[in-house]
Amino acid sequence: MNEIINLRRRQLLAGSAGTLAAGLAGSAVGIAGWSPRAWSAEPAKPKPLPDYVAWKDAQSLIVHSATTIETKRSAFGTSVITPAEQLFIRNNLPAPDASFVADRNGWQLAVEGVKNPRKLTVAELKTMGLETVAMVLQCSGNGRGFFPHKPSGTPWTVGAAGCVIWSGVPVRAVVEALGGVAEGMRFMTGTGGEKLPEGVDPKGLVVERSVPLKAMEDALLAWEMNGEPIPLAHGGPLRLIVPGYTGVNNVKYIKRLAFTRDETEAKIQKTGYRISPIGVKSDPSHPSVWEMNVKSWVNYPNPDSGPVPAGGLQIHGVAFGGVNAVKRVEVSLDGGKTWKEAKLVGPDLGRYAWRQFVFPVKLKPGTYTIASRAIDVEGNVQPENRLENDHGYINNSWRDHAVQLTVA
Ligand SMILES: Nc1nc2c(c(=O)[nH]1)N[C@H]1C(S)=C(S)[C@@H](COP(=O)(O)O)O[C@H]1N2
Ligand SMILES: [Mo]
Repeated sequence: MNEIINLRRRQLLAGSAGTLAAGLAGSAVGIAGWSPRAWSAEPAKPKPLPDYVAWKDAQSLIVHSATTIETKRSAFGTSVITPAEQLFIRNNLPAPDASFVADRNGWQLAVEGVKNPRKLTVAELKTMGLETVAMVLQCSGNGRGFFPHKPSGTPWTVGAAGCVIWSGVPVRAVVEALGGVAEGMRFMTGTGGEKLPEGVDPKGLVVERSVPLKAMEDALLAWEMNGEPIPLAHGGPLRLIVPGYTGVNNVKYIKRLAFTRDETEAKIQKTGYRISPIGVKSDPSHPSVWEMNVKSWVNYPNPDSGPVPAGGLQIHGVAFGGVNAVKRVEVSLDGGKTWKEAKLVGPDLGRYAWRQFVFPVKLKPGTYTIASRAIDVEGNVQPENRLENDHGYINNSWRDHAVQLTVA
């Protein structure tokens, strides 16, 4: 909520800063109705990083709360991979203590719903296979801050996302070694290792998520992130990685991987993370938030980059297809009236990674609404409008993510 209030204040400030800025404040696009000048006019009052992520780069982050920390739009560079120091954080429960990573190789995972269920240590998993995947990790609620009905939850704009490289053993290799999935199982269910307070129903708190069995094909049990042991804050010593699925399905500090006939009864699955109409409490009849959708946004210019002088400008941003590779990206300078193809640049790290795009322009003085629109290899086009839903999930509206630019 704080971020929304801040944005409002910025708009008010824009209004008092002069006629040009006042005009811009009036042409708000969702809550992204800032101009670069208005944004930087307000001195930041950043909350400090909580202790468990004190190693992160405070300059690159917006601390919403101790458990919700967002990457600034201005911090996403053009190097494809998001460094751990800049990667967002989302914890549904308080972050676990360092005892979790005191003996990384000794961490135990129970594997159930296979022919020969058993416990495996990380040391054992490390002998069973190795694969690496570059993947967009994105919170289901990324873009929630653009929903006008102000859903409860963190009002993320673009930064509850990053592109990260994970290494670990393919789930299918583990399953094969344990005799295959038991008959009749339709879901893969991961359980987070957080210690839960006593005396409360664990179902109400546990981070336990079920995904359709087919998701196991590309899933990993990962111990490494961007070339280092997974930081505790990001799920070390062991994390379930389900490429193409939203953040919540990527269970941190996983202690149990079960193949199950039905979805877990945990609240986070049963009523949480489902798409229900605005004003309607979600229940199991509403679709679960699983696969990500096609999406892109502009990272430069951005609210922090300040006024841009007339002349040449390299607009850049990121685009991804969710479960599909992204095929192309288009950019509009006039709020979506006309579109031109942008150029994909940098390495292609596979279907689950994002691509960087660049759109070189020469701009005359004036105001511009810069939007980007991604298209995946199956022809799915990033839509103009968000899918309205009560909790503000999976926002991929290009209009919401557009940026206003004043060229002086
Ligand atoms: N065990 C566990 N796994 C979890 C969570 C959690 O609270 N506990 N949060 C989920 C949510 S909602 C998101 S968006 C991602 C965030 O991953 P990150 O903190 O590494 O960025 O982790 C997911 N996995
Ligand atoms: Mo999330």
